[in-house]
Amino acid sequence: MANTDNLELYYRNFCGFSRKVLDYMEEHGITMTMHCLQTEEGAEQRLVELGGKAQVPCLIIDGKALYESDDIIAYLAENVA
Ligand SMILES: N[C@@H](CCC(=O)N[C@@H](CS)C(=O)NCC(=O)O)C(=O)O
Repeated sequence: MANTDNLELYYRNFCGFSRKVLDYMEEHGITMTMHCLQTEEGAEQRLVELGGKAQVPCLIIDGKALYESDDIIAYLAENVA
């Protein structure tokens, strides 16, 4: 398992696209810093500052935003587990 200290995931509850990424992480035992837009104050604004839009899921890799659940899962499969 690769180190995930450089990764953060922004997500929403009840979002099927977020769920897909969260399921992949659970299945592969991947953990990282998580930010829920509904429960964490300021998370949505930070996501917009980082990536330019409030769309979730969004994986932050070394401070850079990667949107699209399929692309996030492909990144995790290639680089983490
Ligand atoms: N194609 C995207 C769709 C993501 C998407 O539609 N997310 C919704 C929540 S389930 C969202 O963030 N909508 C608000 C927005 O786009 O600003 C993916 O697969 O990640």
